[in-house]
Amino acid sequence: MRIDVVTLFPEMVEHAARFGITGRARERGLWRLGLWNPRDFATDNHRTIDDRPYGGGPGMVMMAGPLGQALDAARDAQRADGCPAPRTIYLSPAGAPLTHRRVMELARAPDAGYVVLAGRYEGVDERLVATVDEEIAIGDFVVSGGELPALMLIDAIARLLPGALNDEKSALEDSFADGLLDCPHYTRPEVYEGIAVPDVLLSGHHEEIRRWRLAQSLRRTRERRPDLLAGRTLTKEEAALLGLNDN
Ligand code: 4HQ
Repeated sequence: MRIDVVTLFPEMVEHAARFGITGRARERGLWRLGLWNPRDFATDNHRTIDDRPYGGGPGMVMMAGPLGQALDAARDAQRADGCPAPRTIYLSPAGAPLTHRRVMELARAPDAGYVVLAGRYEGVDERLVATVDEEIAIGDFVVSGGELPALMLIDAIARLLPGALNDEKSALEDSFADGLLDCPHYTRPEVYEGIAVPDVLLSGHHEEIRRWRLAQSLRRTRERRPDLLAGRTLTKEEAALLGLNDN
């Protein structure tokens, strides 16, 4: 997979992409990162990339010209690097809320290419937004630039690329992977601040442990995120664990 990010702060993205599972996946060659600064495509002496909004109002808007040039350069680089059909993604609060399901879809094609536009200021000239393939929001809150949202998207995708996790099974256990929140986890010591690890986890009964974890996931999801359960059909076992009868 190749991911190119168009950003005014390429060092921020480059730096963050070196750490943890994402960084290791990159070292393993599972994905490549390209960075493009729209300022390098500005045409005036001041290298201007923003301007005042038509119609007035506070803040500045990123100009379509330099951004469009940077996006074109990123897509050309992708094609030259064996990604014939790059998909352009714009991070913005107005996008479709990102879900783990969508992350899994984006990660499913390890040979895919993504060009990610991270904006600053009040946003990007709408005529450029109109050219992107997909607009994604990482949450119903506002951050000061698209770099952290872009990094979150990239991180979520990169850790799912085959070979990124040392134990491939661990992605299956993620919160949301099966539409439920993750179960609680414990490690040593057996008692911490007077609180013991649940007995069942020390029992060695794998089937009981599996059922306990599933029950915990189900109860947590019902308690904290009932919206997730509403969009999911329960198996007979799951319904029983939640104390629901099957009619
Ligand atoms: N921004 N999900 C404004 C976000 C955001 C979000 C990114 C702030 C774009 C121009 N991006 N810039 N929430 O708040 O993706």
